[in-house]
Amino acid sequence: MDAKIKEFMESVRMKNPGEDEFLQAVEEVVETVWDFYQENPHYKKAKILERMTEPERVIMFRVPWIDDNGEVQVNRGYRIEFNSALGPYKGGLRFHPSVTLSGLKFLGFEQTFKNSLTSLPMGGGKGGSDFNPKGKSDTEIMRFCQAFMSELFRHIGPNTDVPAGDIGVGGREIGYLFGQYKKLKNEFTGVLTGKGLEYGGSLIRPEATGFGAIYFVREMLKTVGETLEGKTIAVSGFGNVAWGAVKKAVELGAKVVTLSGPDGYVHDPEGISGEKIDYMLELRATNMDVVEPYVERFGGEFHAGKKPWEQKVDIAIPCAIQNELNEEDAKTLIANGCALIAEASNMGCTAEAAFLASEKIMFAPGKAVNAGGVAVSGLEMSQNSMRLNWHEQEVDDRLKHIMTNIHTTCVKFGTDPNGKVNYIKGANIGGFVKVAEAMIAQGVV
Ligand code: 2IT
Repeated sequence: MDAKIKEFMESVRMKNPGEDEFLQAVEEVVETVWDFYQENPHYKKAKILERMTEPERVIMFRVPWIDDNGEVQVNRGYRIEFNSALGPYKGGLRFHPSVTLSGLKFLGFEQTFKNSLTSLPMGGGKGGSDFNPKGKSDTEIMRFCQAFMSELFRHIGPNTDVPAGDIGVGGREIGYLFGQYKKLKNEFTGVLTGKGLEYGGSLIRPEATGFGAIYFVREMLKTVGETLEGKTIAVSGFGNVAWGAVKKAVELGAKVVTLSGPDGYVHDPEGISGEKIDYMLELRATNMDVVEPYVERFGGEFHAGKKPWEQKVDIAIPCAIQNELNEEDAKTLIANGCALIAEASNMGCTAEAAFLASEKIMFAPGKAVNAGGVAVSGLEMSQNSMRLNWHEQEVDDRLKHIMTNIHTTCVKFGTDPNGKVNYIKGANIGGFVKVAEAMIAQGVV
């Protein structure tokens, strides 16, 4: 690594001690934009990288609530308002026991570049709680969401900060959060996205992250004269992102053979299609966070405690959580003939796995691949502002267009002299430029 990059990273490390995930995300961006940064002295003069790596605001709060046994529970809530150069802070809320300040800072940082890539007017933010939805009753989920919003409401608003869902926060949670916001503010506004269709949600929002990921993979394959037809795909996760990705991949002629959860993974050599895809929603709704019941219902093999990357496939799409595919996994996939890894989860691959995959095969990072989710959130905001609802086709066409544009941006900024596209570099520089220019235009604020 260049000595100057090392020096810069050392200063970020000193300010954010022990925040490994945040430092991993920053290092990946800094390494890839560094040369471009040096070639444009006006960025350096405005200390753009120093400013971009510092969140505008970090909100941390206590979330006390009462469980079904009448016992008081205390969780921690967060909202990282990372960067508002392009628009209101925008990004999901994650409810998961692994949630920490470092994790949310990495996600908020990534979100800033991702949102910029969509070309919609959205800044970057992220939030959530260490609350574990596993095994909780519906009323416990509601009470927790109400307690969480009882503090968050004073920091957000349709022109300030617009949260959405992420891991552990789906349509049900967004409904409870929206209801509490409306009650406290006495305002019916587009303050959250991922809402139900009855009260301001957008068609295609639930499918958007997975659909967008597959549209992006389709563009990647086009560059080498390939299509999804007949390709075998390993997917991890079984939540909203995996569901959308499987649905669209199958529609475009691919065969998805794996799903996974914290308990292990399912290998279904027949392919996951039809009612098996609908069953993913049922599994999710149980709140038990397991995939083994799939095998009892539809057959296939269950591999306890393992990840799907040991299967022989053409394409791997991590759809669960950060750092879920490591260097060993990447080596195994590549040795088994896998030709493309696309992160549908945020930073789904470790830095080593991402580096190896982009050297040896085709690799694209989460901030490009999974941008379809937040893109349709942006379209939900537009519809709310206009007090109109677009038809399914209109939203889907816009999503396709946005994903194709993101791919074009990656090719523009990431094509190496040998003609190969470095999607990490392309996405980082492509996302960076717009944010940097907007920050410079707005002065030192
Ligand atoms: O990681 C993400 O882009 C999301 N969780 C979606 C964020 C949003 O505001 O729709």
